[in-house]
Amino acid sequence: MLGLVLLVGLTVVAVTGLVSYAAYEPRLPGNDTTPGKGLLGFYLFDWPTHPAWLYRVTQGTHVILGLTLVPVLLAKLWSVIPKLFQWPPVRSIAQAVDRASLVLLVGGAGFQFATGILNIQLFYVFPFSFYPAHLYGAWIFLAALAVHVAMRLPRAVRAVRSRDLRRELRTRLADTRPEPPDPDGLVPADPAPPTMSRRGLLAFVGGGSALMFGLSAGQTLDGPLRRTALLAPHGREYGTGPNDFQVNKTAAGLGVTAAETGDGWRLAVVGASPVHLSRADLLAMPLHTYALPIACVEGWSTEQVWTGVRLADLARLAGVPPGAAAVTAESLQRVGYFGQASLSAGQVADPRSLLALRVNGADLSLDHGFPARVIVPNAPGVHNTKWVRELEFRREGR
Ligand SMILES: Nc1nc2c(c(=O)[nH]1)N[C@H]1C(S)=C(S)[C@@H](COP(=O)(O)O)O[C@H]1N2
Ligand SMILES: [Mo]
Repeated sequence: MLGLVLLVGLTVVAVTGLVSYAAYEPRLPGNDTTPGKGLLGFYLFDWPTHPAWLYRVTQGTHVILGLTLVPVLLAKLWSVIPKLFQWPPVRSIAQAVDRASLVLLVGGAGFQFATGILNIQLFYVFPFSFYPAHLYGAWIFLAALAVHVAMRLPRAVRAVRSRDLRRELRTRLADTRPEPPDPDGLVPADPAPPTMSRRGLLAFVGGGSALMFGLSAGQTLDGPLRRTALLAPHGREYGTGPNDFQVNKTAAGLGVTAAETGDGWRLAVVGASPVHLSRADLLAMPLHTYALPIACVEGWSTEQVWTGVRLADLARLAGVPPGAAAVTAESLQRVGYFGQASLSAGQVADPRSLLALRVNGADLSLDHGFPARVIVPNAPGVHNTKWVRELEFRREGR
């Protein structure tokens, strides 16, 4: 049962994770932090802007489902613990290959869960970069999982068929009997009396999963439920008034000052005919308002109402035809890794893609990217560059 739940659940976590990699558009200049990916990028596709909520759903699912599966994974590992101490460790070549694949399976699962959870808790204790490590770890784990499923699926089906789930759920501890001896020796030869019924185990694991889900889903669902997300990283900053929604990184934390975002700020719009625009110049252009989510790779998301200038209008102004213009947005920020992000021509062309100046009817706060920030429908949060100082448009050449 635990194995089947993991088989279905981890498949969804893996697919949504690989989707997230595609959403990062690593084929665009400056976006790729995995230049060694080689064939692993075989499935990359142009990430769409419709529907605007898609990344919110896929990434929310990736993170929340991953957290929900933690108790199931731990219980599954617990259920096979005797195998870890099996002696002699290797009996045949086939069995040695099998055990080696288990090192990658168990190690891979442990690595993916540990790095994922440390990352969403913003606790970067590992001495390597999360993004490539989590991607390569995923493929190692998936390869080991494929081998494991191929070798064990018939036995898993036989095991599930061997007993009736409903009857098992009605069986009390007093009537619980050990498994019959199996050819792999997972069942003890002379078992002690049971201390837990099978339904007790399922209830314990299911309860743990329900708790994980209940304490984290609020950060994706947002609204009043956000306060129930007690497992979401603590100490997160919020703004005030119309800017009262989650701040990923504060201006102060990244060394962006009120002085450089003040009256002297100019936006450099680079293209065939570069221009420099003040905030007043931008506010004098046609402004458009859309409700669009910010959906962070860490699983939290929130929808707000943004007002600003269309990226397509700015491309036109720079002399690059919008349908063919990709853009790289550069931030004022000088520290950290998110100083720039590239967007595809398809993203620039969407009329809802904005250089936002206002949110919920008020000026952007400094922490939310004042004087101007990018907002693109369905883009991962990290591509919505804050404190933009330059938009470099170029004809998309791929
Ligand atoms: N310049 C800059 N822009 C940035 C970031 C950043 O660290 N620096 N963080 C990004 C990430 S990861 C997210 S999820 C969103 C969050 O936007 P918010 O802080 O306004 O909620 O901003 C994005 N834009
Ligand atoms: Mo993010």
